[in-house]
Amino acid sequence: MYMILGDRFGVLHIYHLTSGKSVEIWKSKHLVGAVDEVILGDLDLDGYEDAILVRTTPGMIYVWDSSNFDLLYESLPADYPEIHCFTVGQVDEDPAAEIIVNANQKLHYIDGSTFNREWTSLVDYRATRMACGDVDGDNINEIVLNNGQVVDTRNGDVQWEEDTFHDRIELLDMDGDRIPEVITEGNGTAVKVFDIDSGIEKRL
Ligand SMILES: [Ca+2]
Ligand SMILES: [Ca+2]
Ligand SMILES: [Ca+2]
Ligand SMILES: [Ca+2]
Repeated sequence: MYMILGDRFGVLHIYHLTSGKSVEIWKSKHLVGAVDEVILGDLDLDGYEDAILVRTTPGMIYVWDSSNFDLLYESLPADYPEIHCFTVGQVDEDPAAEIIVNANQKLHYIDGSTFNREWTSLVDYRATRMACGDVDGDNINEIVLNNGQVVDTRNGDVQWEEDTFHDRIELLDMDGDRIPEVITEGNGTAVKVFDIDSGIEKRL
């Protein structure tokens, strides 16, 4: 088992955990700012979450290939001055997933193969967590923001708006209809499940 840790001094560490001990197998260069969030993502859509994505406090994004630790992408300091949250998802029909960034109240798509910025929203959104998936079953992915908005990836339209979701959100098919539900929970709050395709909160 491996563990990835980002520290407040701006270094990412990867440890190999075996019975009773951990060995550091890799550490990054010094990044700009403290590490805010580390996620794994499947940018090349081969079924493996083999990209390591990091965002830091002053709004930098870094991407490494987890097989050889090559740095695939590093944003420029002025690109995303204040990042609220980020995730990985397919927003179009090309062969790579995108990095979806909520920064400076906008949504941005960065292509996961070329790392070019492909789109920036006109309207404002602000969330602290988000997830991407086809939550209404129309074969087009939505972005689910924990502020309660469900956004069409193709045009940024808000398709659905709940008061608010809790802090953490996950997409998972709970009822077996192959369409993921939005599962949300926060510290000290009960888990809620929303079925977006039928527009209701599911009672557990
Ligand atoms: Ca992959
Ligand atoms: Ca894509
Ligand atoms: Ca959809
Ligand atoms: Ca379902």
